[in-house]
Formats: sequence, structure tokens, C-alpha cells
Amino acid sequence: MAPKQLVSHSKFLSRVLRHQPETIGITLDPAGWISVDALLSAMAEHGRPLSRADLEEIVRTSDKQRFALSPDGQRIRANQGHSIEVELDHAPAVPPELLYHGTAAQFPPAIREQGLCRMERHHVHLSAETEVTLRVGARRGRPILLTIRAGDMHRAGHAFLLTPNEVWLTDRVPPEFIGFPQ
Ligand code: HQG
Repeated sequence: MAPKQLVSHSKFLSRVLRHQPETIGITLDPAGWISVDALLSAMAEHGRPLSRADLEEIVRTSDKQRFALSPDGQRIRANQGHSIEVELDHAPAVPPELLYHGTAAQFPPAIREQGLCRMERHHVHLSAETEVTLRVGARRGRPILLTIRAGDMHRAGHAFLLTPNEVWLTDRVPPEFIGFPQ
């Protein structure tokens, strides 16, 4: 499948598996899973035919591993980024001392006041690396890298979850744990 088509299908899958399953008449289970058969037939009915092989290619090649297939290959879900209510059962984990969050230059004044909030998503997304993280910030303006004292947060009782694709999730980051660039 052409890269452009892959990206278009991947965006569509993000929308139905994270935000609006009802637009193609599907319902996700409480952990966000849907059977691959049900998904593919609903997509076909809504003018988005996709073969199982192409779906598997999208899962395999998604740059951020946005989707996961169940071990038996019968079900699929988004790994993170949901706005609908799902219980992802990602593993609670002890974070490294420092994690990073990429944001854009216009946001730090509000973030200094409120900390990092999950906005439309379920969690605040943090990362142990800086390169991709800066690119995440660049989606919304001039990128700014925030340094999060995750070890201190954890010792203060904040829970962290680690997704299979190494995204660290937490409910919020209070301002006192955030380092801003000079
Ligand atoms: C900012 C995408 C003002 C926050 C990306 C961010 C990532 C605040 C934006 C993944 C704030 C929310 C996650 C506050 C947070 N005041 N602004 N108090 N608290 N913000 O997209 O972390 O393509 O919901 O800094 O590439 O940018 O979906 O989160 O700029 O990996 O797979 O509010 O989503 O991946 O934006 O991105 P988002 P994010 P996918």
C-alpha cells in the first residue's frame, strides 16, 4: 500500500479506535479492544475498505506504534491517546528520575500556573527521550522541552503507567515538578 494511503488509514483508525467508534457503528470493549473482523466489516460498510494484510502492515509500521493486535491477532486497539473512556490496563511502573514533555512556546505561562493537564486525552504523555518529544511540541508551534522530575513525583505518590511503546502516562504534573528552559 502506498505510504500516503497508509497514513490516511492510520489517521482514520486513530479516530475510530480512540475517539469516535460510533461514527462507523462499532463499540469498543472496556479495555478499548474490538475484533478485527468487526472493525474491517464496519470500515467496509462506511466506504473505507481495508484488507487484513494492510491493517497488519499499518499496525507494524506505525511510527509511534499507535495500535496493538492481541496475541492471537483477533482483536485490535489503540495503545494510547483515547478521549473516550477506556481502561487500558497498562502496567504501573516506576519512572526514571527524569522524563520529558514537548510543548509549544505559547503554553508555558499556563503550564507554570496549572501544571501539565491531560487536556482532551486520558493522561499526560511523557517520554524518556527528547528527540521525538520535541517533534511532538513542534506540532503546535515553536517547540519547548520541559523536564519532569518523575522520580520525585513517584515518591510523592503520583502513579505512572508505561505503554508497550514506551510512552509514560500520568494523570497530571503539578508545576513544582516541571523544569522550564531558561
Ligand atoms: C499542552 C500525539 C496549556 C501540552 C503526539 C500539549 C504525542 C497545556 C497540549 C501524543 C497545559 C495537549 C501526545 C496547560 C498541557 N496549559 N497547555 N495547563 N497542559 N498542555 O496532543 O502531549 O499522533 O493532547 O503541552 O505525537 O502534545 O496522537 O498531547 O501541547 O505522542 O499518536 O496541551 O499524541 O501522538 O496536546 O501529544 P495533546 P501531546 P499521536
